Parts: sequence; C-alpha cells; structure tokens
Amino acid sequence: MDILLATQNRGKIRELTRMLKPLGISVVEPEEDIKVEEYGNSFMENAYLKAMAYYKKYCIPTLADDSGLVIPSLDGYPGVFSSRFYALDWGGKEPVKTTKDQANISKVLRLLEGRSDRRAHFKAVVCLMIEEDLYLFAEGTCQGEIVETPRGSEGFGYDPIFKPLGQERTMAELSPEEKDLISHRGKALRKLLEFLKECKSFISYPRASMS
Ligand code: ITT
Repeated sequence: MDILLATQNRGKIRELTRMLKPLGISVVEPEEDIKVEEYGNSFMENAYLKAMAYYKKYCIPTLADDSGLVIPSLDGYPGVFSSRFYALDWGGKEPVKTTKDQANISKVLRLLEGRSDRRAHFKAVVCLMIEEDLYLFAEGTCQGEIVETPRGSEGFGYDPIFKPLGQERTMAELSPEEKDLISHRGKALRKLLEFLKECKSFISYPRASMS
C-alpha cells in the first residue's frame, strides 16, 4: 500500500515514515509544495483541508496531520496556530532570530514567565483520505507541562520545552522510539491503523467462513 504524506513539515514526515514503514506501508513524499489555506477552527477541519488538497493533486490514499500545542493558561494558544504562533498579534509578535521553531518557543516561555500553571498538551488529528468521499479521522493527545528552559535536540517544534507527564526528560530528550510510543501523533496513527486492521478482519470473516 502506498500512502501520500500531506505535509511539508520535515519533522512530521520523519515521524510518520518511521512508524508506517515497518508495517510494509510505502510512504510517498509530496514532490511540490502545495499551498493549503488552513482556515479551519479545529485540528480536524485543518487535517481534512490538507488531506483534500493533496488527494486532489495525487489521487492516491493520503494522510494529513494537523497538530499543535494547547496551553490552558494561555486560553488554549498556540493551538491551531502552533506553527505560526510567533507571528500572531495575540500575545505580541516574536522576532525570528534563528528559526521559526525557536521564535515560537521564546514566545511561549515569555508568556508563561512567572506563571505557576504550566500544564499543556499536544494534540494531533490525522485524516486518511482513501477517496474524495471516503475518509477517516483519529485523534491523539499527550499531556505534560512546559519547562522553564529548553532542553534536548531530538524531535522538532516545541519538543525542547514540553515535558510529558511522568517523564523527567523533555520530548526533545527522548529517543525517537520513546517519543513515538507516547506522542499525540503516535497515538492517533496507531488508533487509525488498528481500526483499519479490524475492518480488514471483519470484511474477510464471512468469506473465510464460506470456504
Ligand atoms: P503541514 O501543515 O505542512 O503539515 P505545519 O508545521 O504547518 O506543516 P501544523 O499546521 O499542523 O503543521 O502545525 C503543527 C505545529 O505544531 C508544528 O509546526 C509544531 O510547531 C507544533 N507541533 C506539532 N506536533 C509537534 C511535535 O510532535 N513536537 C513539537 N511540536 C509539534
């Protein structure tokens, strides 16, 4: 089975590929940068918009991921704005000194300065579009808190400031395999794949019993 990854984010491509490949699924990376207007108000809406835009171009089963960091004490921000939080007026724009990820992190740390409630969770919604009118969603979350100083160099995005619940290390200090086991993306993807597996055994059951 070939699945197109509907994303331009290298971190997501790395993670999705390493989870899908061992299952015999070959991953197709988009050859061009498809611009998707992510105007949805939820991760689910945006995942659908991305899956649809890429599916229309390639016409093969397409997997999109919309995800982000939710911080209750910041009214749920960065949320669906996670990738461009640094540029939002909300909370004040943050200058990009090195990378956008770095600017996003600096803004979160600035806004949380002096706050005791540092709870946060990552959320991912994956959308597998099999045909234009046949698609599935699955959701995964990972609870944790925001540390005061970034640590670690694995992963991407907000990983250096996110410490998952029950861990002493930040997400960026975990190995790739450790992250996949507990991450929002890992949970959403496994849920989707388990459902597909169950569908397959459900559909093959009557045929098997007839032979
Ligand atoms: P595509 O739309 O092309 O998939 P994107 O990076 O713009 O790429 P999103 O709109 O879903 O994707 O934004 C997700 C952002 O949330 C991402 O850029 C990170 O800043 C953050 N994020 C999501 N998952 C993360 C993870 O596992 N670790 C750290 N940060 C993450």
